[in-house]
Amino acid sequence: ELDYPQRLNCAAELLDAAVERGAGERIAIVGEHESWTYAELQRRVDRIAHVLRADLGLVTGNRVLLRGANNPMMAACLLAVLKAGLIAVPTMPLLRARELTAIVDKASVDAVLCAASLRGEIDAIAALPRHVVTFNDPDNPASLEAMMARHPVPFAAHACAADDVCLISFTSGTTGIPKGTMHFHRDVLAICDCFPRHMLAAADTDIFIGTPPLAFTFGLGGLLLFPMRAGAAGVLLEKLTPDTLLAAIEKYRATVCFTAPTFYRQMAPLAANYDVSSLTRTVSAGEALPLATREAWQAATGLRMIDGIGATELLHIFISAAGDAIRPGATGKPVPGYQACILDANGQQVGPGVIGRLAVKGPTGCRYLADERQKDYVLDGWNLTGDAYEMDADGYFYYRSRTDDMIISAGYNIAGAEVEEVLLRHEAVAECGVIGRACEERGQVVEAHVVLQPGFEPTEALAAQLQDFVKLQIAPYKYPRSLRFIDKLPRTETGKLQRFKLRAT
Ligand code: 3SK
Repeated sequence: ELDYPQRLNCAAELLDAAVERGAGERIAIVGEHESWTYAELQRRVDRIAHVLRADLGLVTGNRVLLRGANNPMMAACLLAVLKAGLIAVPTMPLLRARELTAIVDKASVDAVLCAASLRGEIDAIAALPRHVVTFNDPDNPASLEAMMARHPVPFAAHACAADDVCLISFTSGTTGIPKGTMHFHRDVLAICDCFPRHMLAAADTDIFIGTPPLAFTFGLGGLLLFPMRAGAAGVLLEKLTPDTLLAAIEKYRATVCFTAPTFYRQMAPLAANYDVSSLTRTVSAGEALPLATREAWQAATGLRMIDGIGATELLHIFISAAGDAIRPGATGKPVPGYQACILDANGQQVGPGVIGRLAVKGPTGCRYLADERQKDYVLDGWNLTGDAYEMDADGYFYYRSRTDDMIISAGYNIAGAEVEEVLLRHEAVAECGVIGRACEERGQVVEAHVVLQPGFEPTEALAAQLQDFVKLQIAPYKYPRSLRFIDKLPRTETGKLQRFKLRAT
């Protein structure tokens, strides 16, 4: 049972409390060019908080858009916004002016803190917020760093209510229309006290590393909030590739890695070139984890992957399994603090072995910012994540597909993920995405979009070989009657496959 005081500032609980506990001289954040102890991070956060309140004149409840890659200053800005009792609106570094404009409007943004290298798209926003301040901008006399230098420490954390909104996180747009999700100060602490405590047994000796942007709650938790709650260190790196992540794991002796299945799949064949023996826990989320990827990673590193499903609406992971509780093929069981069940089309709970809509309840939950889709997401207190799942008699949850991606062909229900899983086992397949394509005769046909491994040619003979490969391993009615070769799968910045774009081809 999570029990937080009524007045609460999550940044103070994470940062000031760590310093008070004696972690001041421990490393909190490691960046490409600098590492900060908890005390150094606190001094920066406090100065930024003064800038926000005193120089920009922001008041409680104002919204601050944050734009930057994963680096220590981006982390300090985020924490400062929370500590000052303002609302953080983190945004993905690759967003363009058009998408940023929509976020500025929707979230009624009052100020922008932006990495100097990413300023261009901000300047192209039609109606710019009152204040735009750049950071990582050493030669600019008007930069955040210059303003910070004029302020003292400390800054007294704003005493917020535990259920004051502190974060508006935008969904990544797998369906094309991002939604703003609002989270309270207590939600931020709740995610720190659920997944990392129960699944990772995070300790102050841990060094967290990974790829997800801080603007994606998977990365915000995994690379900043979870390490801080444990008094551990988070490594924040920009523009990672499978090789550079492996090299960074070796360099920083990272113990916990957070990334998406595609990255693990790409890292597996390269892992032998690096010393990754420091790793003890590897977390996969953001997309369903194919069994073939789990096996390849385990064969390459000896590590059993901690799979998890999370949602921006629920802030972080709510179903997972670690250690001996891992059951390959299953995502896991509800993380302690959460409950989950499967609902049928009428909203009734169904028992083991029946595929239905995943419903979740816990200390965090969906609160859309002015969006009528709220009523579709929350039903009788249950959050409907949009995933089709099945539960077994032991209470393990198995991913089947996104609810709107279930393919219905000639009366059969076919989960695209199962077909993808089989295709990924073929040596020629690097990546694939399976969708339903409308068809007069069958309603829908299974259509696979395949990215080939280097050295394979996209021929009709190979397409037929892949189709036969699927037919031999799962019920033949599931094989992809249509198979297209493509160079690259359309993905969001968080690595999620955009099936709507495949359907539109
Ligand atoms: O979108 C997800 O899958 C996710 C996973 C982990 C944590 C947070 C999120 C949003």
